[in-house]
Amino acid sequence: SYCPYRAELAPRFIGALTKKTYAMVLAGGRGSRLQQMTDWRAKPAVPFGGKLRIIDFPLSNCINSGIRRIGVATQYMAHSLIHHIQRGWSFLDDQFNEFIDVLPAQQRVKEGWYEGTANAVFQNLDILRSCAPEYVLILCGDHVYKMDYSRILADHVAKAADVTVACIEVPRAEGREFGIIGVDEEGRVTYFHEKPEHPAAMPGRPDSALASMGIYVFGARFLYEQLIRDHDDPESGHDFGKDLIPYLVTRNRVIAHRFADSCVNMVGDVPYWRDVGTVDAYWEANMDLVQVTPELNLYDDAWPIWTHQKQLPPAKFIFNNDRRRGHAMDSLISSGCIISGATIERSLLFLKVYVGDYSLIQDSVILPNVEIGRHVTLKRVVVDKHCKIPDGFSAGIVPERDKQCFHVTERGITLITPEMLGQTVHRVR
Ligand code: ADQ
Ligand code: ADP
Repeated sequence: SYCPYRAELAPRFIGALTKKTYAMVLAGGRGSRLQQMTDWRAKPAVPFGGKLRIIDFPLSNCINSGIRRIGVATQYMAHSLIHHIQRGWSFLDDQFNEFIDVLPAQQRVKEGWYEGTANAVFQNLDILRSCAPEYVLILCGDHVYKMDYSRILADHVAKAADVTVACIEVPRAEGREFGIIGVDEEGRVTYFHEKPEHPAAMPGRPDSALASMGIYVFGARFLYEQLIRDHDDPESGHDFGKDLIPYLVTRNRVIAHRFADSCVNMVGDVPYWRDVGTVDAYWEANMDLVQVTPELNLYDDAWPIWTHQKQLPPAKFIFNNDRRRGHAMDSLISSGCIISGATIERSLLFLKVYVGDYSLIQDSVILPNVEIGRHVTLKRVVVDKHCKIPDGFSAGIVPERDKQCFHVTERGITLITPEMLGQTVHRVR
């Protein structure tokens, strides 16, 4: 049947849809599997890809999709996230009704902290209402992916859904980390099991499960009704994945939207989406970027990832006193870095990293503002911001020794933070 909102039929209507949408980015979670990397910052504020932070992906997706009214619900360790958004994302112009609002838990409705993801939206109902959107897009601030949200909105309208849930095929063995859904031929969700012990397989695909990406589209009025109902339900934990979506699946029209239909970054026929939730996954996703053809394309002018960036001089490579070359191969070296007489191989250096003479860095991810001394060897490490690595230090060579001071992952990646080196970044007391 004819539907004016279908993308291929009438793209100009899509623009009308995104204009009527408010995106609420949930960015309050800790992400504790990232270990000490989230001791001082929320997971969405974790630096990624040399110059970015994870939250830049959903925010850029919004801007690139034409959604320019955005709220970011923050709570846990929000300072660096707020700092980043204020400095990097203030280019939207309120005069044109475009903005990014940071929405910290602030006891607006005489409640405490955001208790669950649905409660985080509930506590901002008055702000949402004042913006009078027709659709609300709920997003996670935690994932690395490129998605055209206008497609899921068009799908939501075309299929007359009450709620639309974005979903992706995942290995069944990993299914217990997600909301797992079943769908009928029409794409209607028949069940939603949040983090099930034994995830069900997809029909005809015994090794795969269909996972929710934690991305939901609601008609605004329907969302408000449901949030109030959920808030009044003493049995509910006020979480989208645990409570609200499973409740709606049995009573309303919940439709699944395949991520492959709106993904902007396909790898062959697999859509790119990463929950860089563990140190291993974080290391791997960053290391992918140093490949000749990375799975995640950050060079795509048609779908840029915006961020806040300090003005810094270009990366510099210098000889040391005995004419030993500072050089890097198969690596990304960000602005403000100085590599003096050191060798960098298959590594990603974020902004303002200094590497001293005779040092060797291989297969490593070095976050911003790190000073690495002379005669240092680092292999398969992640070094957090502000570390000062002393002369002669080595890590990633003898895991048993690293384990005494640092966090060593299952895959043998060593995470090093200032505290682990006995250094204080900013004294709390
Ligand atoms: P999880 O990611 O495990 O599963 P959750 O920890 O609730 O769910 O985090 C979802 C998002 O909300 C994250 O971006 C997080 O930062 C944020 N968040 C968490 N608690 C918050 C709070 N109290 N206030 C504000 N923001 C908060 C969810 C779904 C699954 C789905 C996966 C996909 O529940 O069904 O499969 O996402 O990764
Ligand atoms: P930035 O310092 O660029 O805002 P970070 O993500 O590195 O971003 O840090 C998050 C916040 O935590 C900042 O306020 C920073 O000053 C603080 N911080 C970071 N590491 C430590 C630490 N080891 N001890 C105390 N405060 C820290």
